[in-house]
Amino acid sequence: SKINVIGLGYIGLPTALMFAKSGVEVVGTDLNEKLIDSLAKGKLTFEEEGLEELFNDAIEKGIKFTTEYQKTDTYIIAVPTPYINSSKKLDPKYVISAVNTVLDVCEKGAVLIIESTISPGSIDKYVRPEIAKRGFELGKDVHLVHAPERIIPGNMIYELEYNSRTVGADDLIIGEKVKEIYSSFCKSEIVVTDIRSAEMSKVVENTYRDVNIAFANELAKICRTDKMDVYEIIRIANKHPRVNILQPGPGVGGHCISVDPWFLVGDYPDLTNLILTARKINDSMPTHVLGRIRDIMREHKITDISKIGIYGLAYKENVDDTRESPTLQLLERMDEHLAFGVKVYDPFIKERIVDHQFMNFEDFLNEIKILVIITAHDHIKNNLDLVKDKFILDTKNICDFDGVYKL
Ligand code: SAJ
Repeated sequence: SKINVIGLGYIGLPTALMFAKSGVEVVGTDLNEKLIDSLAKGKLTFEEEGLEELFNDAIEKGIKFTTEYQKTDTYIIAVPTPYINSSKKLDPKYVISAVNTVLDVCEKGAVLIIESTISPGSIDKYVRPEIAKRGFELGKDVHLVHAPERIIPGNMIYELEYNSRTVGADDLIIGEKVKEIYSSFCKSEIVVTDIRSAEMSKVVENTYRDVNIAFANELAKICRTDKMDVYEIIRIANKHPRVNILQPGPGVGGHCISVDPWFLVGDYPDLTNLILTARKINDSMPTHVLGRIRDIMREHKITDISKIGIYGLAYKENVDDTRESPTLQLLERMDEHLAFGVKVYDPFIKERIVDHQFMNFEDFLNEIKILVIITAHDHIKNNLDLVKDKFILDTKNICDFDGVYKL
């Protein structure tokens, strides 16, 4: 039977391609006509290691792209789940509309697999009532599964194959069936559980990482006050067999780690002291970076803001995604930015999204005295000899020469 993957973004597209590559019949659906046009012409819309090759394999195996939902018995929904900035709650509108459109066309007894990350309890709160409203009986007319994605941008294709997966289902037999479907490309353990546990474990995973990074960031601040080397200290501590501290940085970006913990804080405000504090620590890092930039300006008597250059707009290394990026947060907090023009450059971002953004690395370097490294793209790691004449604030600990300022 054929799989219809709904939503061809960062998650849906590589997932659809993997199925196709493994010989499963797949149709990828997205309402964005431009995207479908581009894919049908063999053109990808984002960069990811190994994606191009996988794309070509999948096309060879006959994957189809369309704006139409297909009539079939298996759907994977990977539509965006934005969060509402003011309330920090999930906005389920795309999931709800995808489920409704699936119900319009699906075969009786179809399995609806939701891969989008949702706040725990969302299936009960938003999806089941929608299905009931339409007069469908769950477990008979249609089956619900939540199989949250877990792949990390930058290493998605590898992780699709080798990460363990979670399949949450109402009905164990359906869970086992979906496990079978994913095992056409997933070589790792696939855990079958109930839907609520699948929802919760996904959000817990990202929250764990956020808390761990917050710990590292707090250590960085402590170490700064007494000139201790936080990286050396974490390196040593991590030699302990039961310690595994992540790395401090300029802030936590991306659409997952900085968003998912809010679902827990929103639903359990009285029980989430640690989680909320971790969020606040990570959110404070762009301001900490700003303080470090001011330290350098003071020390070297630089007053011209336009001599500051920020390297990196993507939320992390070697990706072209700028959602919740630390640089964007930093610029927002720099009142001087707009008026005086802090320069910005990122080789992965080919459209102009902020003021004073450069498209050429050399032009950018020619304009600045202070280089603030926010994103550790391989590009900058490979070009460090070009920037040694600058005052460098290295927030990602990639420079090992003297005179570099750290977090
Ligand atoms: N970061 C640090 N220090 C670190 C690691 C990361 O400051 O030691 C920062 C990064 O620079 C970035 C942010 O955290 O700004 C998030 O990056 P990330 O690489 O930790 O994670 P994401 O957001 O790209 O992907 C995460 C992954 N979740 C976990 O590792 C638990 C991924 O597996 C999920 O699939 C993804 O969220 C998602 O979609 O939920």
